[in-house]
This record gives sequence, C-alpha cells and structure tokens, in this order.
Amino acid sequence: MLPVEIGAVELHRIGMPLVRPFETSFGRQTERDVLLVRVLTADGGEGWGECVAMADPVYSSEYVQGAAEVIERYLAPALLRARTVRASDVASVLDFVIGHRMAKAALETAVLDAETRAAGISFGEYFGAVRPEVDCGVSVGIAPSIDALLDEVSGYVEAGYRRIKLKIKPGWDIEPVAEVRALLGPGALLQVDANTAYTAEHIDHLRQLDDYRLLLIEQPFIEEDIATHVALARAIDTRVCLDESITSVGVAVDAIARDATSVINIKAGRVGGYLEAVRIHDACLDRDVPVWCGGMLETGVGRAANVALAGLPGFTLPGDTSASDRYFAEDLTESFVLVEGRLAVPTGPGSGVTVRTELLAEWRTRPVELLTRA
Ligand code: NPQ
Ligand code: MG
Repeated sequence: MLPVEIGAVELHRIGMPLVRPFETSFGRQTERDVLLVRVLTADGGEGWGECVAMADPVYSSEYVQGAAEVIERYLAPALLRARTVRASDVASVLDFVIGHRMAKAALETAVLDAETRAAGISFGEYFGAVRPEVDCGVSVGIAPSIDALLDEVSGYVEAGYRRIKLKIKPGWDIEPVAEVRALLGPGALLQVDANTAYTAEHIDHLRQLDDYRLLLIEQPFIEEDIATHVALARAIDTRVCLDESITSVGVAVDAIARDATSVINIKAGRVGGYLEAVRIHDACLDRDVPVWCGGMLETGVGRAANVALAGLPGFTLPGDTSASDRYFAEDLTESFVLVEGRLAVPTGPGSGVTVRTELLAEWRTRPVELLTRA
C-alpha cells in the first residue's frame, strides 16, 4: 500500500433525526449530531471517517464539539505536517495527544479510506474479513412500558434480526428480560447492556438474570472498575462482557487475564481506530475470547466500516450492526438493508460506500471547516 499525501482536512457537521428516540441508562437521544472528517489528497483523492462521539459527554468523556475542537486545533495540524502517511502511521503521528480516541479514530479512518480507495482494495480485504455477510443484532432502548417494549422487539424479530440486546438499568431489568425471553422463546439469542448503571451492591440482584439464559451482560459497572466486574463474573453464570472499559489492546489483554470479561464488544471509535480494533480482535482470537461489533448510531459511513470489521473470523456473535432503517429514515450513503438477518460486507474500494453530498448539504448544522497546512 502506498502512502497518501494529505492536502487538506474538512470537518462536516450534520443532524440526523432518529426514527424513534433511543433511551439508555444515561439519557434519551432524539437526533444524531454527527461529525464527519474528509481527507483530501494531493492527487485529487478523498477519504471519509465518522466520529462516533455523542452530542454530550454523558456516555464517554468525548463529545462532538470537543472532538471537532481537538481535531481542528491539534490532530489535523499534526497530520497535515506529517504530510505523507499511511493509515498505519496515523496513530503514532497523533500519539502526542492523550486520549481523544474517537477523534483520532475518525481521522485514521479517513486516511485509511483514501489509501485503500487509491489502491483499489476494500476495508474488508484490508482488515482480513473472511465472510461476505455478517449476522446482525439490534440494540433496544429502555421503553416507556413493557407492552411498548414487546411491540418494538416483535418488529425487530419480524425484520429478521438474529439477536436482541436490551438496555437495562436499576428498575428496568429482571421484568423486561423475563417478558422478552417469554416472547422470544428459549433458543433465541438475547443479551443485556447496562452502560455502567449498577454498583457492587447490585451483584446479588443481577444474579437473577441467570434464570434467562442470556448470552452476556454488558458493562454493568463504571469503566475504571475492573475489580467489580471480576467479582460479578465469579458470582454469576451469565458471561460478563466489557464495552466502555476496553480502550486499547493492552486493557483488553489485562481484563481477560483478570477474568473480568469473557466476551468483548469491539468499537473502533472507543479504541482509537480500526487498526487497534483489529489488534484487539487478534488478541481475543488467540485467547479464545469471542468478540462482537458494537454500534454507536453510525451513518452509512461508520456502518460500512463496522460491517467490514465484523467480517473477521473472531466475530462469532451477532453485532449491533443494524440496518440503516433501525435508526434513520434515510441514510447518508447507500442504505444497509437486512437480508435474512445479515448485512453484506461492502466490496467496493475503501469503505465501499459513497456520501450523498445533497443530503450532507440538506442536514448540515454548521459551515464546513477547511483545514490546510499553515
Ligand atoms: C452501547 N450503543 O453499546 C452503545 C451506546 C449508545 C447501539 O447500544 C448516540 C450516539 C446515542 C451513540 C446511545 C448501542 C447513543 C450512542 C447509546 C451509543 O453501549
Ligand atoms: Mg454497550
């Protein structure tokens, strides 16, 4: 693969209305505030990356406006100064900034898209995907009532989703899980995600989940607290899966060694990019730890890359790689449509999808920022 010469970096901001509000233990979203990075190369090529940070710093410390600021002020200038880079060089160029992994991931992905488009290879080929389509699950927010939840879940079953994930929090856990298990039947794949809403005092309460044959419980405790996840993993039969806690391959290897987690949710944004995501996948495959691809309400730009990642051999559980229409009436790219509960790994060069510039213009919430070499 040849490096690309970076000519400019553009930041795009859009607002996409969600088809239904998405409620988790940390809040309720009605619109997706999206930051997209476009890298323009000296020879007329381009690449796109999506930043998965949310509008407010209530899920992770990163948030959209902060990501835009750190890219504009530190990351893009460093990339422009480096001038000629491969995607595999980007992490070291940006390493002088501490944290800000979602912002770094967006830039690295944009460079990777430009580099692989120029080379005529797809993200799936670059990452090492081994399957043409991936099994899809869906993440179901906290509903206004049990009846509303069962209606929503029934719709996803009809749509063909192969796994249901319920968001839980204290006061919304055992009953919704019991009701959804009764609706789905004993063999269906069902799991829960707490987004850090519990504390060590809840361990006995959470043991009741063992009655419902869940695939896993995702991130019950705060991200810094590996020890309480170890304690829960010892106390219950349901597998513990870390999401927010896993910020790098080093943290993943350590959490596995300590038996805090026996499954891992991989999200490229959370770990600084797809290259680190692949390294986590490789480490998990070596250790026989299954992984699955998380989701952050991505547009088609981020979704395309996630589906390619989920094509790697260690992704043996269905991901939160839902169809475009799970979140949006219209997608920013070609839409991803479920076929028998699966999405096809794009085969075209780069991410394999094309940004619909007319929609970008229609949904724009801020002027495009053009960043060039000083
Ligand atoms: C998770 N994602 O696994 C996250 C949490 C999440 C699909 O459950 C806007 C942007 C709203 C990102 C809500 C899924 C969000 C978001 C929830 C991410 O923990
Ligand atoms: Mg999660």
